Amino acid sequence: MSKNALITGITGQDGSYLTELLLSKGYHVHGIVRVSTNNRNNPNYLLLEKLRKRGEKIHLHSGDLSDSSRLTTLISAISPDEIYNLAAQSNVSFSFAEPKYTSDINAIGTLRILEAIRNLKFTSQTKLYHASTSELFGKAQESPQTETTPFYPRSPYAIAKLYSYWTVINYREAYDIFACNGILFNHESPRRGETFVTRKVTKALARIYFGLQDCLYLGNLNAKRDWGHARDYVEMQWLMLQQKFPDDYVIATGVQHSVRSFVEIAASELGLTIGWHGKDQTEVGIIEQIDSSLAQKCKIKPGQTIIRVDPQYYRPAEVENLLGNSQKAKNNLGWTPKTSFKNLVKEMIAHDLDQTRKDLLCKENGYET
Ligand code: NAP
Ligand code: G4F
Repeated sequence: MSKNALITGITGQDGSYLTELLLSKGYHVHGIVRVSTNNRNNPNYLLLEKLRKRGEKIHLHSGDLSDSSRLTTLISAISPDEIYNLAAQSNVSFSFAEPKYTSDINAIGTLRILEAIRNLKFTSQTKLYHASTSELFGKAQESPQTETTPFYPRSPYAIAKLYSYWTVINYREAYDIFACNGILFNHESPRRGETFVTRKVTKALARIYFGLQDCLYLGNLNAKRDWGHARDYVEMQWLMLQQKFPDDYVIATGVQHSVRSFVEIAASELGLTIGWHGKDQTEVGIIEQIDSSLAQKCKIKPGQTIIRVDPQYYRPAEVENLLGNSQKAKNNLGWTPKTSFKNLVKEMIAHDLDQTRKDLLCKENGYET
């Protein structure tokens, strides 16, 4: 018989990849969708709808992580074998502006799900995966970070996620629920939200390439992250729930790049070489060279300043340096990331170039995009 999975956050980056993975494994995939969100503009939602219309076993339900009774009703009706709690206010920067809302969703939201499992007496039938984060390490106390590295959260987002991390462990120990934390380092893809730095960069570079904008404004160019591909990381989310015992795992590539280096590598995919001048808020990225064979339709001119720093993107407390060691996942789950950093950037640039080209074509022909 097919297994039932319930995904919160199904309309997000990870939700869409996880849905595809679970469908390929024969699951019935149930997802919670917020009615307050305008999903008509969300490509991940449109992808789910396309799969559903094609006859795939996707079932979408309205709901919100702030609503305990709706969550309990849904979990009771679906009786899921596995719940993947991916829903969150996932933007670290935004969490400084909205700390209370972020805590309600990212901390108490997880508690609401665990309480529903407990109150429905589903403790031995429903497994829970929780989307924890490398942001727990924050001002990292050692490098690389592992499952035993002390936590030092640096934002309302991370503090709320730390509450969830311990609640998952507490409910596992107190009520014997099969509940796991995936401590995931940054993972990206063409489906990444446009406010996160990688997607912001690939989208803007594609627009600059076609002459739709002149310059991209960024915050801290020195921040370093361990960036992997979301498609690889959702595989591990599923694997964690197929083990004999629940546990918590760091998931990372073990390779680190700065924001500045991400920009350089993304630009090189477009045949552009960037030179950096100035420091901190006055730093700029200027086009030094254009590879003529790669840049036939390029509207950029040598000497053009395409990157500037805008302090509005600085954070009140920054996480400067994250690098993970996922040896435990390698040993216990047999998991290793498949996509290299270079191929991740390549895929994102190719997608955003293609998207921008289509948008331009529609504009030229007078269609709305
Ligand atoms: P994402 O693209 O921002 O997706 C977040 C999802 O949560 C969306 O489907 C969103 O729905 C939903 N959501 C937000 N508030 C909600 C609410 N109040 N009730 C119900 N649903 C709500 O995030 P992601 O990159 O896929 O990440 C998935 C999870 O992993 C998140 O919990 C994130 O914090 C965590 N994480 C991500 C990374 C990463 O690098 N991507 C690393 C570590 C941990 P709408 O479409 O309606 O907005
Ligand atoms: O892409 P980011 O916004 O991701 P951040 O803050 O690392 O959070 C993401 O990864 C976490 C896992 O570690 C998840 F838990 C979380 O949900 C989210 O998916 O920023 C990355 C770095 C930061 O240091 C930021 O200060 O890039 C720096 N940055 C520099 N300029 C910028 C910008 N970030 C954004 N969003 N926009 C900029 O213009």
